[in-house]
Amino acid sequence: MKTTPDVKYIVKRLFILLLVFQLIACKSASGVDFNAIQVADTEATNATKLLYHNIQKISKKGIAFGHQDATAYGIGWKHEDEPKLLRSDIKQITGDFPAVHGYDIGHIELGRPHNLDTVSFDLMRDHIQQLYEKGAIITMSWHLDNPVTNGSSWDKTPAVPAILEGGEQREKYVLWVQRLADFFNSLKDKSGNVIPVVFRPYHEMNGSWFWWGGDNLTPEDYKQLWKETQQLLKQNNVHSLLYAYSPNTISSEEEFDKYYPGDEFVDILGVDIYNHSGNEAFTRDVKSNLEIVRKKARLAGKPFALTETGNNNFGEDPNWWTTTLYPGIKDSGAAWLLLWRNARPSHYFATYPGEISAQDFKEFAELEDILFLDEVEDIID
Ligand code: BMA
Repeated sequence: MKTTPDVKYIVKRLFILLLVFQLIACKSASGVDFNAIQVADTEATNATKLLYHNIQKISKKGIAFGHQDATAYGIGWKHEDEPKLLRSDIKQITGDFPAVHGYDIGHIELGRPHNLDTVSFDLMRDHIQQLYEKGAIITMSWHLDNPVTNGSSWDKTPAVPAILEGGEQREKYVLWVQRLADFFNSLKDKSGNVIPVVFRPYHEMNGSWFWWGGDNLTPEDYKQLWKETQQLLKQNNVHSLLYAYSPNTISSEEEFDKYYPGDEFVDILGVDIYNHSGNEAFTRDVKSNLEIVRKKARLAGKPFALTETGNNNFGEDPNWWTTTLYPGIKDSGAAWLLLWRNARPSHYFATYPGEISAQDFKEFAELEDILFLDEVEDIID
């Protein structure tokens, strides 16, 4: 008869115990404690919480570089022309993809196959799947049409009271959010799990250029719209979103707060800043705005980002990246910055091969704290 304990048996038992313990503590293999992560959607999936955790982790290492529609098209090319190639203007210059990929889902509400910039939703889904597998962060804005007039986002006819609960266009809005929800829930990874996304609806609300902003609604209606939209998404079984709030350039903390729906309803704080008023003002604004947002974000324990930016003065400054943008974002603590789209030579916001600032962009990309996809892949859990 054997009297000494069987070492193999004990090790096996200990292993099982550890697994059970991990399960109880709801920790992933990488040690992420999902119970401790709270996001706006209390039923958010673990993948969504992991995204939140990773965004916070990235922000401690540097600033992830993002680009809108990076792989859908660039200057002089469209993905559709070479559907087998995952291409990007940024990758052609630096050798790596952006770490953050922005998409706009305007016109998903109409049930159309393409967004307002003619990007097909199928293509978007396909690229999101490929990029997510590589570790990319996906963020989405929504330039939806005006639900009262069926005009565009820029049709300023007041529309928010009509789509709030009890409003005469409510039914239409419920349908629109349902279509939006179906799209979010159709974004699946290789294992069939829904891909988490940073959703940034109703952006730049402190300006008056969209029907959901400035003079076209009251701050109370804005907050209500935010909450009701979140509620409708949840009712449609969407639990894969982190919600980002981003006004346009602000001149004070009060301006940031004016439309803010509350910490309970927001996961990521942001701001959109372009250099309409020249490069000097831009660097100053980026610095001061990110300081304001950082303060708010730290108090709320949330990450923050420069959710949209870009060079409006196309083709003027060869050193824009290292001398104008970088001094503004350096040491800001922002998790990412997102450059707006490279649509055509008269409407682009980043750079492309042969463009006047491409060489400077290469230098900017090599800075230790500016992170591209491969670097982010090494950071995230
Ligand atoms: C704007 C412009 C428009 C575009 C919209 C949504 O800033 O780039 O051309 O339709 O974003 O992507």
